[in-house]
Amino acid sequence: MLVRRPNVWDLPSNALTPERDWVDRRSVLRALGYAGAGLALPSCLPHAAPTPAAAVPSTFEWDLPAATPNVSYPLDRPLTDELAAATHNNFYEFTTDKARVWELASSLRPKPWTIEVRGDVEKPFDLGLEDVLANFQLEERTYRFRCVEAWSMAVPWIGVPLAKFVERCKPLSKAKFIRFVSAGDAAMFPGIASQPWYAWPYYEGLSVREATNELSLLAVGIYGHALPNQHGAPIRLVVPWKYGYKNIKSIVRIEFREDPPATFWNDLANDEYDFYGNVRPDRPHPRWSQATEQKIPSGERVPTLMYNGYADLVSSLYPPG
Ligand SMILES: Nc1nc2c(c(=O)[nH]1)N[C@H]1C(S)=C(S)[C@@H](COP(=O)(O)O)O[C@H]1N2
Ligand SMILES: [Mo]
Repeated sequence: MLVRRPNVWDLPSNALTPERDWVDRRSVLRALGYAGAGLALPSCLPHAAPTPAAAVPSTFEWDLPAATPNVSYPLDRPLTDELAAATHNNFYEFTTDKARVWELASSLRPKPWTIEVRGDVEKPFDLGLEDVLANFQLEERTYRFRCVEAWSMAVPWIGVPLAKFVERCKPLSKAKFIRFVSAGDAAMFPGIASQPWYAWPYYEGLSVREATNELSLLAVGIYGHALPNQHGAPIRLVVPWKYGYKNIKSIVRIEFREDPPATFWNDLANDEYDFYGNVRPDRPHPRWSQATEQKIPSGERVPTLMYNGYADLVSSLYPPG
């Protein structure tokens, strides 16, 4: 079957910048006859405030063993309010509407969960999430988080250092890159069937040197408990010096390889989202500046830091300049 792949300019407005999203929302409202819209939004519109009491469930599919607090990565800003982080998400397998991911995400079933380890390793294997929880010491780490769309948060993750996980995979010396793949079960993700123009399942990649950097984390929790579905339950990548799109959610496959893997956003817009996705305030996105970012939920605009403030730990991975 021939699936039509859109040009970038066909992508839904919320795939673009928050500014662009705002403009489009106003034109939608105008088209609906709400002149001067933006002041009083009728409650039936999609961007009306949700009632997010259920956004952070009080029970989770997975109980996490105790995590060791790792205080090596202090924040320069307060943590984002948990409810704010849980109701502003990018997870296109549900919807491109960041404010609605949390309510649609109840169809994700994160238990049981199996991860396939494949490719250039001594011996390919599968492991269940329970194996991850039983075999690795969890750490709690607070990190800044910067989306390519120029919004940011500061979040306490719980997870396994990816370097420890990679070591357990016993990669062959020729393995220089890792490909990560998200779950792609249409029954769990309504956005897969409703947006067939995307190349599901979501896929991402890192070099092995990046994956074994001390910052790289396979997160299984956030704010002291297991990941709620909208944050990528039950296991997702966290690479805080890179833009959000590198932080792939709901991972089912980890594949070691010699060559850089293709990545979801790079395949969609090669000139807008590169393989590395490093946070660089000096390198504007073709359609907007990356020099500043807006904190969620206040909207306060602050300067963006080189490598999102982690230059000391990661700049040696890249050529100078
Ligand atoms: N599978 C999958 N992973 C994904 C995405 C996605 O759409 N699908 N969006 C990415 C983007 S663009 C961002 S900004 C972060 C958002 O993570 P959060 O919702 O937990 O804050 O998830 C990333 N991981
Ligand atoms: Mo993002």
